[in-house]
Amino acid sequence: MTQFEKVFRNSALHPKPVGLVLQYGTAGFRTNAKELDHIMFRMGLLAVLRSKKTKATIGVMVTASHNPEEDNGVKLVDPMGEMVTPSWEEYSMQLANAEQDVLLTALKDVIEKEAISMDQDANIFIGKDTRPSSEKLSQAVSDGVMSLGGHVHDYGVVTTPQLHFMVRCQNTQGCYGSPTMEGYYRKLSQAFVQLTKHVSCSNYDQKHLLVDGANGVGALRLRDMERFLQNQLQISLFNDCREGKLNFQCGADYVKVQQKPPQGVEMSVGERCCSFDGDADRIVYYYKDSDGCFHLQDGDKIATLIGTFLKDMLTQAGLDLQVAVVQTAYANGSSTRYLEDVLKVSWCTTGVKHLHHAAQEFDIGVYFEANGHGTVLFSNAAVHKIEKLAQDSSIKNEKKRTAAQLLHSTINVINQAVGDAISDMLLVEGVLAVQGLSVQQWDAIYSDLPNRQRKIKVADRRVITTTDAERRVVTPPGLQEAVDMLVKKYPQSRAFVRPSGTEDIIRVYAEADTQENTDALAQEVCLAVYRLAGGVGEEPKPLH
Ligand code: 16G
Ligand code: MG
Repeated sequence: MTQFEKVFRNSALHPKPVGLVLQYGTAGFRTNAKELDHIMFRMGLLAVLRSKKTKATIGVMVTASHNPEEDNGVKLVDPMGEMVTPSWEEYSMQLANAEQDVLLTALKDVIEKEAISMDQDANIFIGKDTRPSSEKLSQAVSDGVMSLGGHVHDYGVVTTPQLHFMVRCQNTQGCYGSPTMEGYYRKLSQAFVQLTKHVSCSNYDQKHLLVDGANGVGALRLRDMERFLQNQLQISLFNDCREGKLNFQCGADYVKVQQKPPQGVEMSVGERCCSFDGDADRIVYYYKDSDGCFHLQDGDKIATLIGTFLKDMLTQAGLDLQVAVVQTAYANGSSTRYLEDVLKVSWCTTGVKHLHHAAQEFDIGVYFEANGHGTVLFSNAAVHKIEKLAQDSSIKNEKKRTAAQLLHSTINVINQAVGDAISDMLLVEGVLAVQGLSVQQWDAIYSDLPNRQRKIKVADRRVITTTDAERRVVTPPGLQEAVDMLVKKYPQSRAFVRPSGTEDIIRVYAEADTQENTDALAQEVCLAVYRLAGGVGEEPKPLH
């Protein structure tokens, strides 16, 4: 039987519901798990082609992240551990949406367009989250890979960033680390222990952290990692999959959107807490003050903490490397104002792949979305300079030598392949310990401006187009002028409007000096969108 006959025969075991069309969205295919079996099989096929084309190992992760337990999803991981390149997102949709009888034609079309040599070997790493549907769906990915003659290494239940890490380790022949679970735990924990070993007076409070695992894979894998941390961090883990539902009233997305603590975490006043999302690629921090008020340290606060720490260390080490922080329009205006005084700030459109790409432009690029997804990228030249200095035993100035060593450990604690809740947590913990900062002191670096996000339904969200990293509207005519007029009415205010990349709606963001002004501004902007961009249904009403 030829390869294609085998694909044809096996694809019938994973039939596509006739007429079903799915999009490869900002973060891969994502929908109710019942609709995904054929998608998984076909992503297995596509991963084989991508592997043959790049002559490298490719990853396939089965997860729906922070979405409800009954959903699932899949995304492809490119050779350096980054999100698959956009032109292949197109191919993934052609394959995913081809009816059963034209699947082979769609497959051969990709082979031809990309001039893929089918004799080339293909290696695929597969990972999955804890959803009940993930087992069967990841099996469908394997079926797809093997039908087209690819080799599968199934890592089982791993966090999304762990799978990205494995792919990068494999394709850099071990330079980035060893592509095993133990390799991941050892690399990050050793770097964390190195980073914190200079800290002299750390007390229990400094070392103690409450973690909300969202009842997901992050909780399981963090538990595995604990023994590698040599008591340098004492973790109390909640929502750890023993009871409670994945992402239900817990996890990073819940905490960020609801602006309140997750269920199931016993927080005392002033205790440092963090929440992962369901596949552990996002993290937010928070604490409760003595008045019972909840304080959130989101992605902007994390980026600020890390960016300024790196800048300080570079200055102390006498290294001339540029640190930039990449933000999206959602970054709180206070964070931008604070950062612009100390670092370079760069803007890009929403979505991790865009931020990752933008951060690659700098010696050291820190990127975080306000929702807690982010990491730090070091250019090869930056890594080389830092390594050389950290190993230079002739440096007499102790402050300089320590700074170089701290920078070196920082590089190794970071998962540069993708935002990683476990790695980001170790980084934040390390930076707080080195700087001797409490969670309250960190929070006090700047105060967030009150902000509001709203959604508006319009007949066709494509009528709104934007420029300047989604901060200004181009079409429909008159809308940007209307927003500009409204913004002038309130102190310290800012507002923007953009079509969502994941839902059929328009998103509105507003911030101003008070919550009352923010809500009034958001309401007026919603009305402008409704009137000028073809709103449907009832006119937007004030929230209160
Ligand atoms: C996806 C993105 C996230 C982005 C969000 C925006 C990844 C892994 N996730 O969840 O980064 O913030 O989409 O959604 O890229 P929106 O376009 O509906 O506002
Ligand atoms: Mg996620």
